[in-house]
Amino acid sequence: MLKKPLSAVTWLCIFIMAFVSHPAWLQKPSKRKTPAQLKAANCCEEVKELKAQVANLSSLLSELNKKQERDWVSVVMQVMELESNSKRMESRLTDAESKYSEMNNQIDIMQLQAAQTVTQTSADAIYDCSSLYQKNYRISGVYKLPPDDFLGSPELEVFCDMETSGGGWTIIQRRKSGLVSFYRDWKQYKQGFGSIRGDFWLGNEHIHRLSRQPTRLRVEMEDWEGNLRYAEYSHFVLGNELNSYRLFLGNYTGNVGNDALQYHNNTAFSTKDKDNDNCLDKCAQLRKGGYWYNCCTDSNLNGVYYRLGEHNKHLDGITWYGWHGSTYSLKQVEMKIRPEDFKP
Ligand SMILES: *[C@@H]1O[C@H](CO)[C@@H](O)[C@H](O)[C@H]1NC(C)=O
Ligand SMILES: *[C@@H]1O[C@H](CO)[C@@H](O)[C@H](O)[C@H]1NC(C)=O
Ligand SMILES: *[C@@H]1O[C@H](CO)[C@@H](O)[C@H](O)[C@H]1NC(C)=O
Ligand SMILES: [Ca+2]
Repeated sequence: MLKKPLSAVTWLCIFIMAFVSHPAWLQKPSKRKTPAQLKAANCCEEVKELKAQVANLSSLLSELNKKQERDWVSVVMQVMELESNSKRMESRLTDAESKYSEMNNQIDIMQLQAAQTVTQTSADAIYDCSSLYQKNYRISGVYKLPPDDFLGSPELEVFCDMETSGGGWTIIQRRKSGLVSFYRDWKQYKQGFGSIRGDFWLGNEHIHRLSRQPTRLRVEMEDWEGNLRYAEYSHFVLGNELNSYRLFLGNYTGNVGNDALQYHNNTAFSTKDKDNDNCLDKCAQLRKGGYWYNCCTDSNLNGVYYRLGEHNKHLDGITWYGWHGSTYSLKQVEMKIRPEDFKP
């Protein structure tokens, strides 16, 4: 009577209980498989693997493709770059070519200038009497040195001594007639004055310029008895105007007995209007000349010209203390220079 519905409920309960307590029992397939099931699984695994391999291969392929593409692109890019490079190179080349031709032109100009420099500094240049001598001008007398832009020298009239001690001397001072006053100012001593065949001062500016190469100075003197003496100095330099035409001398050689110019070594030039001497006095005014006055004189080659009879009474005459003392004025003097390396 009541057994049927109860049993139904019981079964339901059991079912539910079983379901709740073992939920996987219904879903989970058994771990153990039948041979058929195994075969199917194996096949699936193989297929899966093959598929994976295919996928791998195709991915590899596409990767390769991509890489190839990239390679190709990079090759194209490289080609393009090469092309543009070569274009750039070409333009650079044309640039370089034009620059090269420009340089060639400049080199031509420079070679021209160098050639001029060479001719202007070589023995061809007429720099002084020694260069005239080397060009076979062997007669003493007046010569005109041409102006020279390169040397910065103006046209200059000079008197060349082509005989004494081998010749090649440019005379910078002469006293022999007494017709020219040497009591002059700074500007006149700078530019030079007098007569080239008679008494003259070549000019401090010219003497300075001529002494820029290693130079010898020779001083020749004659007294009223007709005796001749000379004094020579190596390393003669006349400073520029900024240095007040300061005198520099090397060692003395000669036959005048006592050197009377070394006392004036390393001394500035003074004139009646410019007192550069080493004295409280104004030596140029006392000795009536322009000279490298120290305090004041051991020689006074630009002093007053005194004639015979007057020649031994004055302190401001043309004196060389080491020969005839401080009051004997000489009859003739010549100062001349030539390059140290001059060879007759
Ligand atoms: C593809 O195969 C190579 C060797 O053949 C392996 O090293 C790589 O891991 C595989 N890639 C994939 C995605 O399976
Ligand atoms: C002349 O003076 C300079 C400079 O002081 C000196 O070097 C030179 O030795 C002097 N010359 C003589 C001959 O004393
Ligand atoms: C001058 O002579 C001295 C000694 O005789 C020598 O030592 C010196 O080098 C000479 N100076 C010049 C410039 O020749
Ligand atoms: Ca003074």
